[in-house]
Amino acid sequence: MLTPKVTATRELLSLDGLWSFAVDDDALHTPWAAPLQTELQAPVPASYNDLFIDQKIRDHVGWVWYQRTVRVPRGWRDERVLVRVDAATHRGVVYVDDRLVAEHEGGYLPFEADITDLVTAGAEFRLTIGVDNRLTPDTIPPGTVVTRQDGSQAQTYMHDFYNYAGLHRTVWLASRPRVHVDDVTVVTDIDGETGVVDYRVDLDGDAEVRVRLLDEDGRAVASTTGAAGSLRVEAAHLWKPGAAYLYSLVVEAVDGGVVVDEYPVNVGIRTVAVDGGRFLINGEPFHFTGFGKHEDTAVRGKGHDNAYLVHDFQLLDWIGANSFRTSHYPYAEEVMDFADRHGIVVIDETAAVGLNKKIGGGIADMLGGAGDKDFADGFGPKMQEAHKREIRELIARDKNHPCVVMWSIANEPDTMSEGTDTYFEPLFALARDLDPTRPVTFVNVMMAPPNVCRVSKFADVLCLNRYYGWYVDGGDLATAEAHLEQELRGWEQMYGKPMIMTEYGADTIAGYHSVWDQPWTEEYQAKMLDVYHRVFDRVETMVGEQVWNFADFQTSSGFFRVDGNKKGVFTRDRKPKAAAHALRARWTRIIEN
Ligand code: BDP
Repeated sequence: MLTPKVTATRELLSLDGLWSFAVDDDALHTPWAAPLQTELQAPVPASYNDLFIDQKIRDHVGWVWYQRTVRVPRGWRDERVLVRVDAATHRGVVYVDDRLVAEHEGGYLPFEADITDLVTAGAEFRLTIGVDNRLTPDTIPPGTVVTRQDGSQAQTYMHDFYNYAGLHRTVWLASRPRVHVDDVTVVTDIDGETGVVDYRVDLDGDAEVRVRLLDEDGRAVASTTGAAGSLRVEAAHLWKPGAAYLYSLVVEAVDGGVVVDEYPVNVGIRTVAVDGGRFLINGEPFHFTGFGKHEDTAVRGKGHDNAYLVHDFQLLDWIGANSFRTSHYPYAEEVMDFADRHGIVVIDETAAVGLNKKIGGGIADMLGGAGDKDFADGFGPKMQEAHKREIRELIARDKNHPCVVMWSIANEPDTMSEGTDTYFEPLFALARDLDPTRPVTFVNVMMAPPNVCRVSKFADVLCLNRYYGWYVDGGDLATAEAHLEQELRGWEQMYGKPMIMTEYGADTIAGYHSVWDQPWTEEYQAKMLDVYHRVFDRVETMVGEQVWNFADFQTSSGFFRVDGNKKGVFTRDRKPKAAAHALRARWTRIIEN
C-alpha cells in the first residue's frame, strides 16, 4: 500500500489534532449517525492511556471512539477521496457519518477506505474511528481477556511492553486520481559502477506508464516507459549505512499525452546478501551496532512524535549506532523514511511477540487467563492466518525502503515445542515469496539453544536475545562470560550462519552506583555489556550487537517491573546512563573501521 503523498496529481490533509473521545461502556453502542456524547477530547496521534487521570480509562478493555468533522476540500470534485489510518492499535473501524467504511486488525500497520461516494467536495462529514485494544489467543500479538472477581475485565499478555492503544499515527484525508498508480515495487542491484533499478508499477485503470529516475539534485539520470522495466545508472551513488543517497523514481500514469497521476518513490541503490557467516551490504561485510527500540515516550505512549524521532536519531548518531530493530512491531512510516534518509540500517519486525506460553504463560495463568486450547497447545491456525497477514502487510508497506535489510517475522516465540517448525516453515516461505531480495529471520529466545531450537534452520541469520549476567548468572559476570561464549560457539558450529545479538542488557536505575558488581547500578550495566563485547570480538560469525534497549520504556505493572523496563541505555526522557558513554567509545571505533 502506497504512503499518501502530495504530488502534482494528489493532495493530502492531515487530520491530526484534538478529536472528541469516548470510552465505550456499552451504552455507547449507539448508531454511528449520532455525534459522540462526551466531554473528553484526545489528541491524534497519541495513546489514550496516559492522558487522563481516570484509571478506568487507562485500564479500559475494549472499544474507544474518536470523532471529528472533516471538510472535503472543494477542489477535490473530480478526485477519489480516501481516509487513511496509519495505525489503530489493535483493531480499527471507520465510519463516515453512519456508514461503516473500513475494518482492520493489526495495531501497527495502515489501512484505508475509498469514501468518494459518501462525501461531497466542499462539504463536511462526520468521521468516527473506533479502536479496540483487546488481544486474544488468535491475535498478533496474542493476549487473553480475563474477568476479575468484580466482573470487570482485564487484559493479560505475554510481551514485556505496555499495551498502549489508540490512534498512534496520523489519520489522513487523501485525494487520488481515478486512474492512478496503485503500487510500485523497486529492487536494486549493482553491476560494477552501474546501479540497476528494476521496477514494477501496478495501475488502477488504463494508462501508459512513464518513469524517470532523478538524482538528489533533481537531474534525470535514467528514464523509460512500461509497467515494468529496468533502469541503469552509470557511476551510481550507492545507499550506504551512514552515507545514504536517495534517488527519486517518479512514476507517471499518462493518458492521451496527459499525466493523470504522478507518484515518486525514494530509491536507495544497494544490495543485501548473506554469504556464509557474513552479512553483506553492497558486497561489503557489515557489522550491526545499535539497539532494539520501542515507540514509547511519557504521556503520549506509542503516539508518533517527530521531535522524539529527530532526537532519537541524533542520539543514535552520537553513540555510533548504525542500526536498530523495530522491536516488537512495525514502526511509523516517518521512522522508516528518516532511516532511509539518514543511512540507518533497520531490521524490520512484525508484531508477533509473546507467542510463547513458556515465558509469559505463568503470569497469564496466575491471573486466571490460561488462554484457549489452541494457543495453550502452541500455535493455532487462526493465529497463523493473522501472522501471515502481518507479514504480507508489513512487506507491502516497507518493501521499497533501502534501510530495511532484513525481515524479522517474530520475537522470542516458542520454538522448543513440537509443531513449532510446522507453524513457522510456511511463514518463512511466505516472506521469501513476497520478497526474495532480503534475508528473513526471527529472534530466538534463550530457552531455545542450538540443540533445542526447531526453527533456526529456516532463518538466514541467527538473531539471539541473551541475558547471561541478568536473568541467568545474575551478578556473576565471570560465569556469564563463559556461558555466553560456550553457547555462541555452539551456534557457530552447528549453523555457521551470521549471528546478531539482538538483545543483551541489564535493568539499570539511572543514578544508582556501586563499586561492586551490583545489578541495577550504572556500573553493572556497563560492565555486563563489556563482557558481551569481549565474547563477540572472539566469535567470528558475530556480525552484530544491538543492546536491549535504546531507552527505558513502559510495561504493564507487575512484580518484575517498577515503572517499566529499565534496560535503556538512555532513560525514558533520553538522558544517557554510564553505559552510553562506554558504548559510544566502542561503536564509534567499530563504525570508523
Ligand atoms: C526479552 C524480550 C523483551 C524484554 C526483555 C527483557 O524480547 O521484549 O523486554 O526480554 O526482559 O525477552 O528486558
